Amino acid sequence: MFKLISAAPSPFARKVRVALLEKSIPFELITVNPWNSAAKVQIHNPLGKIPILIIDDKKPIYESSYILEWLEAKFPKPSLLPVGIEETLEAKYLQVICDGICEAFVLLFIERMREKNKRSTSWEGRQFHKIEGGLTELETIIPESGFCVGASFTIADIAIVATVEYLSMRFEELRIREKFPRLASFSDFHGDRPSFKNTIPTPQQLNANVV
Ligand SMILES: N[C@@H](CCC(=O)N[C@@H](CS)C(=O)NCC(=O)O)C(=O)O
Repeated sequence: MFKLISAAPSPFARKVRVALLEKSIPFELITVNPWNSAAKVQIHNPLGKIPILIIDDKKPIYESSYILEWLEAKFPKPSLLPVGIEETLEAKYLQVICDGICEAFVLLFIERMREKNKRSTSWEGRQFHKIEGGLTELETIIPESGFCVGASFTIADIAIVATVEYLSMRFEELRIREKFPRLASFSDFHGDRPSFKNTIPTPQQLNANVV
């Protein structure tokens, strides 16, 4: 059986968990804190990040968007890509924005773990602008309900819901639901889907030694 090394708050790991559930692929969930060196994530991924999918006796695979590509290639049904090349490219584009937003937030979050006098406000500002810019782009593109590309549930829907719910949980001061009402409504529309309900993110305490 596959093993997925994951972290409870991670939107990247959540994308993979949702895809595995949607494709009814059994897996063992291994929840770690990747920021804690005791988690030894690097044994499986030289880049030291989760999610990591461990596939029996094969090399582990990592990087959430690559894992989703891999799953789609090996387990094409049900497809998590829309029909048509343009639609597929659009779904992947939306995933790129979502990943970029979440990566910028991780950088901001980690910077804020430093003592106040050691933080770089310009670095924090750069990350904040990326998050706001990405969300503003999504807010103009996506519908309030339904699927955001094509006529079926895709990686774009997964990435958007994972991003919105992650920021709602981790970044209260952003007030994402008020500032980006279409994103909030889109995310609520999908909230009852079992693959989302079973993977609701929860916070994880980070050790101050990270920075
Ligand atoms: N681009 C990566 C991002 C993964 C990522 O940033 N994971 C975080 C947890 S949310 C992590 O493992 N960080 C540990 C570290 O960077 O040391 C992906 O999509 O998989």
